[in-house]
Amino acid sequence: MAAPNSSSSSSSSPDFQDYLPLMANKLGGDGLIGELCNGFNLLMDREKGVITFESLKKNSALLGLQDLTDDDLRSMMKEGDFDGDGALNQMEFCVLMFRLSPELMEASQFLVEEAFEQEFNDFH
Ligand SMILES: [Ca+2]
Repeated sequence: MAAPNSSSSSSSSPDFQDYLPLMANKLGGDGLIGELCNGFNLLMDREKGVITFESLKKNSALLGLQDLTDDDLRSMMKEGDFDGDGALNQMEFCVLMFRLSPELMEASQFLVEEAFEQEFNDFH
C-alpha cells in the first residue's frame, strides 16, 4: 500500500491543495471540472448537497466501488475531508479524485498551463 507522500521534500511540483481551486476557477467554464466531478452528483446526499458516509455507501456501486469495505469508504471520507466537517463537498471530492488519479492530475496540469498561457497572451 502506497503511503501518501505529503511529507515529501519535493519542491518542484506545486502543492495541489492550493493549486486546485485556481484550476477549478480557470477550467470551470470549460466544463473539465464538471466532467471530473460528475461522480460527486452521483454520490452526494441530495438533501444535504454533500457526500456523507451514508450516501457514499449507498451510491458507491454506481461508480463501481461496491467492493470497497466500510473501512475503505471511511478512509476515503477521512482522506478527502479537509475542513473536518465529516462530509465531502464538491471541491473536496474533486481533490480526492485527483489524488486517486495521478494521470488525470497530470493531464489537467497541462490544460491549466495552456489556460494560463492563453490568458497571458491575451494580456498583451
Ligand atoms: Ca468537508
